[in-house]
Amino acid sequence: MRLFINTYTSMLKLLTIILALNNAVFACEALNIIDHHHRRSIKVMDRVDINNDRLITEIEFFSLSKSGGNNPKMIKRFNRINLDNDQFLTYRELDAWFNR
Ligand SMILES: [Ca+2]
Ligand SMILES: [Ca+2]
Repeated sequence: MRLFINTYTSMLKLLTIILALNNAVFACEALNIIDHHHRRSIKVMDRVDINNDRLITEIEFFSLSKSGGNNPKMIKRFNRINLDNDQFLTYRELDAWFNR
């Protein structure tokens, strides 16, 4: 019984350490993302990315426009920023836009 409790306690300690390390890795990744992007990219992503997936869809982008997606200027701008022609704007594409 004592051996079982010791093993159980050791496993709990190990699990706690693993979880702490995991959290530290996530924190570092989050800081890394913020540290290495253009200030304006971070601002735009914070403002426009409604579902917080760090991708800006056309719908999210067009929500910036008063006329929604019917504004040809907004469509043109989205397409110019969207370098790989997929349906999302990424941090990398925003950085390229703001660093041009
Ligand atoms: Ca999004
Ligand atoms: Ca893209």
